[in-house]
Amino acid sequence: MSTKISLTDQFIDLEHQHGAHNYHPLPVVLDRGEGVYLWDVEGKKYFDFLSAYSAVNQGHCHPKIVEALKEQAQQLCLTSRAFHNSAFGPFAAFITEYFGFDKILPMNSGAEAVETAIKIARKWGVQKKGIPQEQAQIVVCNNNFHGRTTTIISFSDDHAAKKDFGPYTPGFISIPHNDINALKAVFTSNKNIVGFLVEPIQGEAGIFTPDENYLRDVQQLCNEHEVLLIADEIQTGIARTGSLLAVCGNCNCESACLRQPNTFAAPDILILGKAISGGVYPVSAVLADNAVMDVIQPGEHGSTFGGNPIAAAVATAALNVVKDENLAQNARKLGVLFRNAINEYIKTSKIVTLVRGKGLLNAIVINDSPESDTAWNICLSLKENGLLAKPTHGNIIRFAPPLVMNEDELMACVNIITKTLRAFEPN
Ligand code: IF1
Repeated sequence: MSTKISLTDQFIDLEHQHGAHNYHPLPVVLDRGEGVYLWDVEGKKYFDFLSAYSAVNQGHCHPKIVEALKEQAQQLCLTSRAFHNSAFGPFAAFITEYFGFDKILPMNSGAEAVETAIKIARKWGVQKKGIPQEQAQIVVCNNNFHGRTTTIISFSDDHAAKKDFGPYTPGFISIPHNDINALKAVFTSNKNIVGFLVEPIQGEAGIFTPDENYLRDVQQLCNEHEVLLIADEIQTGIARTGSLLAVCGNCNCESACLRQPNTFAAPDILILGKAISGGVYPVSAVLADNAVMDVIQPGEHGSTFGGNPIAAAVATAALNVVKDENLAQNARKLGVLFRNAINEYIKTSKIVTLVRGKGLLNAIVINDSPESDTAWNICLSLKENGLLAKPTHGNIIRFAPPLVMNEDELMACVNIITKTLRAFEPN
């Protein structure tokens, strides 16, 4: 007797048999995307409330970004940087103007860009600050998430991300996030510090937004102690939190104001990834001014694919979409509506304790232990009801829809979320 196996189960089975088990995905197999919507292999339609961890801020398969990809792919894909190509120069000019820095060093993944920033900061420390060889220290934050390479996990305190992967890279000091006194203390007690690497809003930790003046105070302290402020905006950047960059804080700038007199907090090194390409192609970037970037000379760093023509064309189109479609403003506006609506629900809820976040990077905390499977079960139920989200750290659910969502769609999503949550309320 043969029982019919669903398409979904067939795909999951193939992945399970032949793909490494380094993820535990929700049991849905996605096949198509457009704007804020995804479709699975059975034809069921969903609202995307993860946006590939904020890589798809511009919405799925944005026609202008896909067109840029197609056009460039037919003309020239890859040369390596042993030669110049006609796409990288114009892109470098465009993105440095866009974010207000002198130079870009292009890479592919977020982790590579973080590694690049670490290398630049260390070399800058040796060459410009006179730090003795191999003594450079970089300050990071507890509960950080900056990627998966051996060096980056060396300063992670996520047990699963780190355990058994040693030996670890030395040279990192971890302090609490959003604690200016801890930063002051470490700067005062250690003369070999070259950089402070920070997520302006901690993502993986559960969407923690620091106090209003934290980043500005951080920058001031970094200036005083001649330490590079290194902002990892891989997840928070490109309009996600309601401004082009999260370091722009509450200045509500419609474009990068990093070099303006009213600048909120300007990092010395800015790390971008994910949505810099709208999720269409892996692109990452490190931006800095000449005094910092010029410590890197030929042969000292690079990548086969970094700065390739497709990446350049795709990222240019993706960044243009952010401005043309006012995504930062939309994220800011919808974020307020979303948190207001969820807060309204929370008033009478026992299952949700709070909603927090900024722009369209938000999370709700489920009233159960991090070891419980309640958040996971809520996400399974959200999926049944047509909305895709993923728990983080057990009892936190991250909500990060594409920024091209409109108000009606957002309210439809709020309805799905509150209806789903209601079924989990104790009687
Ligand atoms: C996974 C999280 C998000 C990042 C920040 C660097 C990177 C990331 C602030 C590295 C990547 C991703 C990676 C993905 C899960 C995801 C994630 F839950 F782990 F924290 F987005 F929320 N800096 N974050 O958030 O960029 O090398 O991946 O391009 O590793 O499973 P990458």
